[in-house]
Amino acid sequence: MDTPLVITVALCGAEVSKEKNPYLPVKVEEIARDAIECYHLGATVAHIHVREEDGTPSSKVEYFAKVKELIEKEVPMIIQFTTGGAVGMTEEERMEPLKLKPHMATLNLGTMNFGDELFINTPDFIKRLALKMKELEIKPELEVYDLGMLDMVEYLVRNGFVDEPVHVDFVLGVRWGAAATPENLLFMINDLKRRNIQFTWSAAAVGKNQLLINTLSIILGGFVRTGLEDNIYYRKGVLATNQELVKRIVRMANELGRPIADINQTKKLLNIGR
Ligand code: KMH
Ligand code: ZN
Repeated sequence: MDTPLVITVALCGAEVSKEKNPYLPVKVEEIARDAIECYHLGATVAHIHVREEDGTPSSKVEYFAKVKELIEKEVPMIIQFTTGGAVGMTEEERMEPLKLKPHMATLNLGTMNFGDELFINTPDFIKRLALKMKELEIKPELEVYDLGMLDMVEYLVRNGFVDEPVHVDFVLGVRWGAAATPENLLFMINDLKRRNIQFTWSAAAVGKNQLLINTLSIILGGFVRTGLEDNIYYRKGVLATNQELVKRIVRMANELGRPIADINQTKKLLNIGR
């Protein structure tokens, strides 16, 4: 409980739309503005997807570059780009943003049914992404959605594709992935410990159990990912903003006696050297 709490804000993702939540940032200026405001509220990591003007998911490197530039002009936040993108994007499109050398990028550890769609992450592509990140000194965040992906964490570690301590994000509650339950989160944490893997972890939950899993992560000494990418409601029937979701995590951490990580602590905890 003494470890400072790193808060990641997943600002917009690829699946949620402004029709569902008008507070969703989709233009590059809106995404950067939310990130900057969330930084001032206590979030030190920005998980970034970008959208076209009409709100559809995009892989345009110039949009990623613009968001990065706008954020970095104002605050020293950790920039974490998605390589998950949106279902249906090609591998090349998904690798594009790595060119910009963000501090971090996501590495999704397996193929799965993602709601009614197929989210494809072949072992070959996972390894290619990992090696590219290594070459560019980008810290990967290993996204684990289900149990078999824990085997992939171990495989990547033991075969030198990623360096320990790795940072793992347990993404629970995707439809047809592991459900967002305390039991599943505890199992995953303990499984990596049993394998003697050196790791830090955060957890995200898609849908209504976001707050439950976020709170549990605060209590268990992990880090938190919140934001509209994962959940658009503050409570049943009440739409959220990214700012409100971050504010609530900070308030909860204060109540529970967990300090919030500043940017220097975040870099140290996640082993980010630049
Ligand atoms: N949009 C999802 C299919 C990531 O950012 O790396 C994948 C995703 C994960 O959002
Ligand atoms: Zn994402």
